[in-house]
Amino acid sequence: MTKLSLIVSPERSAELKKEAVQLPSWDLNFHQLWDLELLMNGAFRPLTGFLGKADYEGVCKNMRLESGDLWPIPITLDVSEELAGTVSSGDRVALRHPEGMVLGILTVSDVWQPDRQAEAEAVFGTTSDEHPGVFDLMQCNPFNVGGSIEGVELPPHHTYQRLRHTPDELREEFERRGWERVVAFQTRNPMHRAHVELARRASTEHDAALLIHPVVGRTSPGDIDYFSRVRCYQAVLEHTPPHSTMLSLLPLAMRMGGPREALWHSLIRKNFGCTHFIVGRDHAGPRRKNGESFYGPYDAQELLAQHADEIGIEIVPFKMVSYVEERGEYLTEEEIPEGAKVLNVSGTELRRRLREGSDIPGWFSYPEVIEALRRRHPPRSRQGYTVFFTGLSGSGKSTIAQILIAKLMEIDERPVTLLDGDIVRTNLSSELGFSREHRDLNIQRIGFVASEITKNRGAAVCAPIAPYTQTRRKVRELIEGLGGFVEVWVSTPIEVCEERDRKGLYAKARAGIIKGFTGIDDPYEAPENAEVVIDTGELTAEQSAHQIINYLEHEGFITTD
Ligand code: PPS
Repeated sequence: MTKLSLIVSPERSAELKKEAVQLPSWDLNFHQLWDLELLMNGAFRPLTGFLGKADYEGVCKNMRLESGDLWPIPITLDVSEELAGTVSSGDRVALRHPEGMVLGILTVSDVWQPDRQAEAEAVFGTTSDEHPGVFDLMQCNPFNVGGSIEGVELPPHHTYQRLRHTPDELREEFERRGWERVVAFQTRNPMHRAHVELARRASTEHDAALLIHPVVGRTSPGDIDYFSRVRCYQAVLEHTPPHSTMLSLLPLAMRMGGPREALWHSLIRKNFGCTHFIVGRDHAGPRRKNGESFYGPYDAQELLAQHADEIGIEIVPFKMVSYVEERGEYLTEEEIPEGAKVLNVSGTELRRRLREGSDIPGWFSYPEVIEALRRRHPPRSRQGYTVFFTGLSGSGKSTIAQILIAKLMEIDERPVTLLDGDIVRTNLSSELGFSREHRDLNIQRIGFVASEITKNRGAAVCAPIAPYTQTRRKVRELIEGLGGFVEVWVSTPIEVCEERDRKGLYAKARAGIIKGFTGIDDPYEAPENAEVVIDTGELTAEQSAHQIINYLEHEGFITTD
């Protein structure tokens, strides 16, 4: 069996570690770390490094590498201007784990500044930052460095080690088990009875063993954390044929790229030794805020059908199954008897039932899966939350926040932490000014602290100006999966703030003594989706705080008697 891994021999690895001491380094972020792991373990074959410029352009334009091979997603290493300015073709760069270990050495082929908008349009068919792939792309460093990789070691994993396999290991395992035909089931969600049924049918129809191959790297914002999901998959294993089912975790950074993503997933599964791949309806397709999909439901299946001969793995279109009450079993559309009653629990309905602690029927899922999800979704009254104020200086954020804190301490048992603009700038961000970069850093720090508080089931009340939509969204995404996130826009108009001018800062800004003052000569991007909008022209500070308490109570975060 030809090995796919790019990891060098132990002797060469020792040499590379010595060499790395003298080389420029790049500290990988998590996204890059996941890409590097799958490059080095061979899951991204035929790639043997991060894409160079010509390959990148070919992949964006028509999903082809220079060699002519099919490859739909650009796997690039984005770096800072600083590193890009110091390396050129032929140079070597040490790629380091966030903890400092050298994981691989990159021999640079090209350095260039990509057009991210054009890349988004080509790969995702949109430049809307509602698309998580586009959003991530826009956060990338400005330059790309391409080149081949010598793998020193794979990044260490400290969780579920026995459920992780490289492509070489999985192929060997299939051979050991005598599995010639294996159908892979990709998922980023918990599995319930319907998923098991359709995966089981796919494996029976194709006379193949079943690989449950969930993604545990980056999935879509708001998805259930992988620890809870793995508990679900382990429970599901108890309900699948033990000698022809296997679970393996895939540390992939998904792009949510719909059809191109589906093609990518199938090429990856081929590298893992699978012969068949189940492709779902709207496979890896994200949704807009209004609920609409970015891609058509069958776009992915159609794209894969066009390239069927070349992919090297047989595509199994996912057959929807539904629970038919009178038969007590799951059936496909063609099998459902006319007039029979079909039961369904949608994703939104499931989330509602979990949130409210109401019944989840046994025909829908397995008791152990429901239990794992309930552990992950305690009722809101036991979750942490963040109240994130935003608004101009002098809008009243701090005053309302102070009153809110006092009220929360009176009625809620959670410990409450105030992260007011001034408090943070004294204790966390004393070295920062008011440039966009510094403001973003300031808000990210607040977001980080608030996310830790929320995760640990406390209440965080933040009250910075937070003038940029994108940064606020990042904070929301960081926190939403951990507990509640309530954005409160204190919408006091600039004229009112300026007239109040409690700190005399507006007068200084008008006189040009302070430059870059929010609302005067620096932007404030008004929120579009704040959970609570407060008009201090209409309400007193006391009434405003009440408006937030009402919201928290209505949403079930606090229960007042
Ligand atoms: S930001 O944009 O969210 O990082 O700002 P924040 O940390 O909330 O800090 C805002 C407080 O700093 C004072 N201040 C300024 N605000 C805006 N622009 C400029 N250039 C500026 N310089 C100083 C101001 O008092 C803000 O306090 P609040 O409580 O909002 O009035």
